[in-house]
Amino acid sequence: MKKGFFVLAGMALLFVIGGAAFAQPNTKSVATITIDNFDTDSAQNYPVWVKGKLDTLNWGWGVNASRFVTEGYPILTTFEAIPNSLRVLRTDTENPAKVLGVKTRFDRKGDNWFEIFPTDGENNVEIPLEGNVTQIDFWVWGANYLYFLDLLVRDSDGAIHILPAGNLAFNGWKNVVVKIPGHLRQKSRLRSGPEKMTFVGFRVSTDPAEFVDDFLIYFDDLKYTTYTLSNIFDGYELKNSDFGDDEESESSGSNSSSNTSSDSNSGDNAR
Ligand SMILES: [Ca+2]
Repeated sequence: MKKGFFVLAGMALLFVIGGAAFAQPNTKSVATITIDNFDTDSAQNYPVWVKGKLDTLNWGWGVNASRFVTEGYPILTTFEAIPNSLRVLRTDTENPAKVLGVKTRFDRKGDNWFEIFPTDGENNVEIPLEGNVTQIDFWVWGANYLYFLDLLVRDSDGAIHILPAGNLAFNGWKNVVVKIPGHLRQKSRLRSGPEKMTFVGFRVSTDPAEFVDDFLIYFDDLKYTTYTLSNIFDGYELKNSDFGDDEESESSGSNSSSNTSSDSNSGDNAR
């Protein structure tokens, strides 16, 4: 009770002396966060929150393709290059500017596809996206083939969503913006569920009539725009507070793949 009183008193004081500060939209700040600029292989140092603590995530990129891919393909590597529009914005003077490139070749026309995804060398890495994400954007280099590009994301309920990012029937670099649909759940209702939406990868599929003998694609500057950055810093650590009931929470956590954990959660809420 005493604590509550001091909080209220403190807030009242803030209203009195800090009226001007409250006029700023500090609860809904917009941030643009880089996922990967491909300049430093497997050294993104991407910030992630693990159990309330700030950590960093690093990954490489992998590619796999549908069954009629020509032997020896797809090939994935990075090249020194940069879209012209990004050149003037670049501040890194130590590392050369690089882009991610993939070359594919298929033995026959048809429903061919390939996927490009973050990986730790053995397993796929899904990149957690903080806050309420409104869009993902990136630069893509088109070879003027009628191929279709999709983004793969996983919502906080664990379902994969395929977000169309247009076709690749253009020449050279293009900035592509993919809006995140409002119905896509980005915060789990279950404490045991995944906490955030994650970026899973890119998928490219060929038009059945398009040539498949020699295809190139490049990517650069993959990033996202998000609201309520305050979610990241403001009180996040309280979600994993130790209330002295650790044993119980551990046992419910181990059942996260089944629905029984939701029962224990509703029990918590009813208390
Ligand atoms: Ca780059």
